[in-house]
This record gives sequence, structure tokens and C-alpha cells, in this order.
Amino acid sequence: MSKSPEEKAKTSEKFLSLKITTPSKNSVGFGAIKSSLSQAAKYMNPADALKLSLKINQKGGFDCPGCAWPDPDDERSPIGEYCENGIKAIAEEAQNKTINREFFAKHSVDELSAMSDFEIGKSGRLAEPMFLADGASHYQPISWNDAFEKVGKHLNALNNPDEAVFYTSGRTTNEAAFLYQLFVREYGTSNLPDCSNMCHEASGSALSETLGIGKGSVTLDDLYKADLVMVVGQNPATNHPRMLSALEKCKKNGGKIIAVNPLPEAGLMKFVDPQSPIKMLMGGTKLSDVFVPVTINGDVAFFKAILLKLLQKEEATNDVFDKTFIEEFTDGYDVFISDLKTYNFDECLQASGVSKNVFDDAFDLILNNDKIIICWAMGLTQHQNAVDNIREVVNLLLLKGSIGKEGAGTCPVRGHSNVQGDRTVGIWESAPQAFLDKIESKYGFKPSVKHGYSVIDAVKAMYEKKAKVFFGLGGNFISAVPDTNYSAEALANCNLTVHVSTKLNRSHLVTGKEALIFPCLGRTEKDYQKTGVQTQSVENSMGIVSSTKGILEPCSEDLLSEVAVVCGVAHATLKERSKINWLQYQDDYNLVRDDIAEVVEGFNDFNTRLKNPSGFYLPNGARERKFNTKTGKANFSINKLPHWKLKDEELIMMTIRSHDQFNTTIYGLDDRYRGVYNERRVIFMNREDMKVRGLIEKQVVNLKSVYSGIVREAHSFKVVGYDIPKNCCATYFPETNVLVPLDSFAHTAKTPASKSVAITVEAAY
Ligand SMILES: Nc1nc2c(c(=O)[nH]1)N[C@H]1C(S)=C(S)[C@@H](COP(=O)(O)OP(=O)(O)OC[C@H]3O[C@@H](n4cnc5c(=O)[nH]c(N)nc54)[C@H](O)[C@@H]3O)O[C@H]1N2
Ligand SMILES: Nc1nc2c(c(=O)[nH]1)N[C@H]1C(S)=C(S)[C@@H](COP(=O)(O)OP(=O)(O)OC[C@H]3O[C@@H](n4cnc5c(=O)[nH]c(N)nc54)[C@H](O)[C@@H]3O)O[C@H]1N2
Ligand SMILES: [Mo]
Repeated sequence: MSKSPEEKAKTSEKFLSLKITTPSKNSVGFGAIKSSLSQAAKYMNPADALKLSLKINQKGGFDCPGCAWPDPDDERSPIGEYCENGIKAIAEEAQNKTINREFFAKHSVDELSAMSDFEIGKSGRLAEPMFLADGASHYQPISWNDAFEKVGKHLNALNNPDEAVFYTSGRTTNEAAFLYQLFVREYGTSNLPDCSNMCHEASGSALSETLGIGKGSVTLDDLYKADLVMVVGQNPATNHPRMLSALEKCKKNGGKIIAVNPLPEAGLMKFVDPQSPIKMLMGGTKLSDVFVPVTINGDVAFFKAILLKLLQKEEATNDVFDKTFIEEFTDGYDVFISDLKTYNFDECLQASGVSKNVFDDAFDLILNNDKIIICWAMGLTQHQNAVDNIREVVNLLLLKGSIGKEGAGTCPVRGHSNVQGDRTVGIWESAPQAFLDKIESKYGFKPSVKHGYSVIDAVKAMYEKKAKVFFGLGGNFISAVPDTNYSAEALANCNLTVHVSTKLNRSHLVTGKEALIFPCLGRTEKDYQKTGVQTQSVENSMGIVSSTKGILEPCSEDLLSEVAVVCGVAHATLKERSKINWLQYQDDYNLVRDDIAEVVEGFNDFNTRLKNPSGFYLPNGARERKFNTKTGKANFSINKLPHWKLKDEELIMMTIRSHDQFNTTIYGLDDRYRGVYNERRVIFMNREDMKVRGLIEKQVVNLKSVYSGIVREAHSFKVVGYDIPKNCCATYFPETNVLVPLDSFAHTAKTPASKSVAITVEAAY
């Protein structure tokens, strides 16, 4: 009998051999160079590695498939705007091993699912389309045409287009994403869940409401010019290494940095620039002036304490708030202030877990500086009160008039390299009416105005058999979503699951009755079409659109581009009933861009402007103090302290990334900066919490979460004593996604609360 979906979705519980060292006090430097070179040497052919490292993030080169951190507008490093983890991302994609029909004939789906995520990822690049028939144990080859027809047949057999779900992960380029959402809307649904639903959705939600734009307001230049940068809930040394160069530049210009994080992350402490050999020898730059070890989910409490103290000062001296800005540009100040006055400073400080001394140091910097930028990532967005977290950040910036001026503003640091662009060009389950109207007038069909499924809704719908076809453009849905067991059953309930992917991952193994794998080109590869090698485009975290063009030969002749896959599926599904000539787009991506220019705001003359080697900025109201909100002003908001309470024995767990992974792709088994080697099944605990529970270093434990009466368990983790606030703990995702309840998510934004999971820890034996 074949394995159950839950078993196939499970990460391997085998232990390797954990080694623990003292966590690093600084980041990057020689260690990073060594690590990235060894990664490239291991998996790529050397000529390709060199070619790529010279072209990464260069004008006219390709956009690194790693994170969404922007490239400098003018000066770029001659040896490539690279970083250790960027090289790892590329080495992973451009690896010289491929897998085809022989591989799948040799290994059954059950067998592959027993491998660790690390091993699955290292099997190689997918080289030809594969099909898993109902009841079959092995994937078999299928032609592209037959595969497209199969998708079309399944989609056309549904009772209603809303029974299909179309997921996107944020590596998809603007061109592919635009066509994909266009196809989905012409097919008849708005079920476009996106990885951003699990990521920065709460930022989009909070920022749209308060500042009228769901994106950040700052540019790289602002970061250089800020007086004070706060880095909240973010681990840049691992996830956005190039951000450290910008922070260093800010410091050189006299700026200060405050880090707010339960963990003393290496990169927040000290940075050694790998592109500056002299500085490397001198030991690098001290980055954070103040490190605030907030308790997990203690951020609203911390910010409220700051706001209360600022108010107190303002009432005494009358020169703390930017009253001209508040008067002219904001709404809701009085109501906000009267709500703020209902809070008690000591209670807020206590709830934040921050000591008075550290608080005072941070407070002084905030009080005495007016050009403030606040950067944040998943530490703020993956909580039930995530939207409150971000709105409270905005309140602080508004009081200080720190928005829409040089060196000041909001900086949500995005994850995937084009996650922001995908949303801009229409990957949105609840797209604005104005956008849908433009689609209707341009293409002559009426898009569905229903609110489609976000990620959480999609999982529920599949579980309840309301959705029967799952299509994923990139990503690794089963490993990324919460509540692995429930979600595995949800996928298994589908008639068909389809994944457009570069690499094998667990989502190819936890399938519907039938399954298809569509292997596609990666960012680094040349995209040959009838009119020549195609250029595509992406938007980075700061709203700059730029071109990306691969430089390597494709790893297999049987790959299609994402654009071609979307066109093929659309053509096979919609046939004569389509109002669109789908196949023209794949021959010439300029045509896609002409359409985007007509439909999406800010893209006029797209094809011409994309030729600018630095790309172009999209319009950003908040940057110019034009707030496109309901009130026409920037809105203060009222946010409560979170009300959850841990029960005896419980700890609050955050699920984070190690230094050797890109989301669900495991590059290696080390977390160098945190001093953890050769193991991913670890739990970082406060040493007093260990003592109370009678646990010792490296002891094997089982973890349990109980939420709404449902018990979830994850077995076999090793304890690592760590410098983390009491009652807090940390584990890596995806291993602990089994513990994250699907029903625990951010209000209004529905981001899974994967940074605040109440768990208990028990010795395994
Ligand atoms: N190399 C690499 N780069 C990546 C990724 C990757 O996996 N690998 N992923 C990409 C993606 S999609 C994303 S979204 C980003 C993710 O980038 P990050 O958000 O930096 O990633 P996480 O590991 O989730 O780290 C969250 C940080 O928040 C802190 N934190 C957790 N809970 C709280 C809290 O309650 N309050 C505060 N103040 N801090 C908290 C954690 O200690 C940790 O330092 O990175 C992108 N870049
Ligand atoms: N517990 C917990 N869960 C989380 C998070 C967390 O912090 N904690 N973070 C969440 C966040 S922020 C995010 S963004 C999601 C990520 O969720 P996803 O975006 O779904 O996951 P990824 O791991 O980024 O996807 C990796 C897969 O994408 C495919 N791929 C890579 N490059 C390309 C390409 O160019 N084209 C195509 N078509 N496919 C490609 C490869 O097959 C690879 O296996 O996970 C979320 N899940
Ligand atoms: Mo993300």
C-alpha cells in the first residue's frame, strides 16, 4: 500500500551529528566567501560559476533569484553585486545535474518522499515534463502538448471555475505573472493565492490602510541618508545580506541603528564587507548601536512604551512631534492620542520583555533623531496581530514626521526576488476594481469580482473538496503552508495537482489523484523564442522595475519558459472561447509588456523604459506625501496589546530560517552565524527554561502544540541552549510547520502566525 499524504509530507526525522559552537558576533567576511565558493564549486561547472558571478545583479545582467533587496542605482561592485546566499541560490539553480525519465522510473514517489528536503533538492534540475497517473507509484514522461491538454480537460470539467486554485511563488517574472493572472481571470476565477499571503500580506494590509500604498516608501539613497534605522524582526545577514552594505554606508554617514529582535543575530551586531579586503582584516563595522531583545510578539508593547514616553516628553517640551506634518498630512491624531493615554508605561515595558536601560538607550535615539527609517520582515508579519505591529510602526513614523522626506520612511523588506512585482501586475485574489475594469476594457471579458482564495482559504477549500485542481507557478506549497498534515490531505483531495518548477520538491510528492510536473527555465538561463533570446523584468523591494536576462544555456532542451507554459495552458484550456491570441506572447515578450503598459499603472512606455540599465521607479504616493487612503491623509491607527497568554509549561515558538536555506530549499545543514552545524532538527531554548524542564544541551525532545482543542506534534528535535528571552524558543521551518495551526493567522491579512506558536517541550526518552 502506498504511503498516506501525511507521511509523504513529513520531513525526515533522521538525526545527523549536531555540532554546536559559540554563535558568531559578526557576519559575512571570509567565512561568507569561503562558504559561497565551496557551494558553487560543489554543484556547478566552474566556467558557469565565473560567468554568473560576474553578471549577477549587473546592469544588463540577470536579477539574482534570491531576495528582493535592490541594487544600487549607479555604482555597482565590479565583481558582481553578489552575496553569499545569492551565490548559493544560483548554484542551486544552475547545478549541473539533471533528472529525467530514468530518475523517475528508478524512484517511486513513496521512495522520494522518504528523502530529506536537502536530498530532494540536490537530486538535480527537472529536465522533462512528467505525469503521475491515478493510482500509479511512479511518474512517467509526457509530451508538453498532452500535458497542456490534460490541464485544460481537468479545468473544463469542473462545475465552476472557482473549483480551481492558481498559486504563485515570488520568483515569477512580471511577464509570466501578468499572463498567468490574465489567463486565470479569463478562465473565470480570482483564486490567485500567492506566497505573499504567508509573507508580507500584513504589511500590504497595514500600509494601504494607513499610508495608501501597500509597499515601502524609501529608496536605497534614503537608507544612506537616514539619522536612524530601526531593523525590526529581520535577520538581514542571512536573508538580505546586501542590505548590510547599505546599513554600513548609513553608519559611515553618521546614522545610528537599533535592532529589535529576540535573537542577537550576527548581522545585526557587526558586519564585515566581503568586497572590502582591508576592512575584513580590520574586523568590520559595529552595526547596531542598541540591540533590543524584545520577547516574541512583544513589539506592539515595545512601540507603545516608546510612544507613551514620546508623548510625555511632547507634553513637557512641545518640540517632539512634527506638528506641521501631523496637521497637514494626517488624520486621527486626537483619537490616537486619547487611546494611547489609556495605557500604562510600566505594563507595556514589562510586556515587551525589554529592560529599562536598553529601553532608555533606544528611546534617546528615537527622541533625538527625525529622519527615521523602520525596516521589518517576518518577525512582524507572521503573528495574529501582525497588522497591528506594522500600524504601530507607522504611528511612530507619523508622530516624528518621518515619512515622505529624505532619509525617512517605511521599509518592509520583501522576500522573493519578484514577489512585489507579481502583486503589482495582478497576482491578487482581491484585486482592486479599477484594475479589473482595465482588464475588461482591454480584453473584452468580465473578470470575476469575487474575493478569491488566499493561501489559507485555498487549503481549506481543497480540504473541504470545494477546490479540485491545484496549479502552482513556482514554489513548494506543501512545505511552505502551515499545518502540514491537514494541508497534505487537502492536496490529496484534488483531482489534479500541477507544479511549474525548476527543481524537485516535496510538493511533487504530495499530490492529487493525478499530478503533473512542468520543468521550466530558471533566471540564469537563456530564454530562446522565435524572435530571439527574451528579456524579462522584475520589481525589487523599493519599487524599481529592471530587466533580467539569463546567460547560461538551458540545462535541458525540454524546458519551457514560465511564459510559454502559461500560454500553452491558456491556449489548451480556453481554445476558441478565448478573446486573446495566447500563443503570440510567447514568441515575443515585448507584446506582453505592451499590454502591461496599457493595464497596469506606472508602466507607460514599459518597453522603452526597461532599456534603462538601472531600470525605473514605479510611482509611490507615500514617498511624496500623497496618501491615497479613504481620508486622503496618512491615518493614525489604534492598536491593542496582544491578549494571548501562555499556559504553564508552554513556550512561544518562532519558526525561522537557518543560514543555509532559501525557504523550503535546503542549501546545506549549517546555521553558521548561530553556531549550529550539521543539523536542522534543533530547538533554540533559553537556558533557564531548559533547567526548569530538566533538559540538557543536545537532549532529544518532542514538541506539541494545542490550538482550538487540536493537538499537533513534531518529534525528535535536539535542544540548543541559546541567548533568547525566557519563555521563547525558535525552530526552523519547514520542519515545524506541522505545529502551526491553519486557523491561527493575522487578522484581516490572513498571514499564518508562524512566528507565534504556543508549544510544550518534552524529553523524548
Ligand atoms: N538566504 C535566504 N534569503 C532569503 C530567504 C531565505 O529563506 N534564505 N527567504 C526570503 C523570504 S521569502 C523572506 S520573506 C525573507 C525573510 O527574511 P526574515 O524575516 O529575516 O526571515 P526569518 O528567518 O523568518 O527571520 C525573522 C527574524 O525575525 C525575528 N523575530 C521572530 N519573531 C519576532 C518577533 O515577535 N519580534 C521581533 N522583533 N522579531 C522577531 C527572528 O529572530 C528572525 O531574526 O527573506 C528572503 N531572503
Ligand atoms: N513556518 C513557516 N512557514 C513559512 C514561513 C516561515 O517563516 N515559517 N515563511 C513563509 C514565506 S515568507 C514564504 S515567501 C513562503 C515561501 O513559499 P514558496 O514560495 O512556495 O516556497 P519556496 O521554497 O520559495 O519555493 C521553492 C521552489 O520553487 C521552485 N522554483 C525555484 N525557482 C523557480 C523559478 O524560477 N521558477 C519556477 N517556476 N519555480 C522555481 C523550485 O522548484 C523550488 O523547489 O513560505 C512561508 N512559510
Ligand atoms: Mo517570504
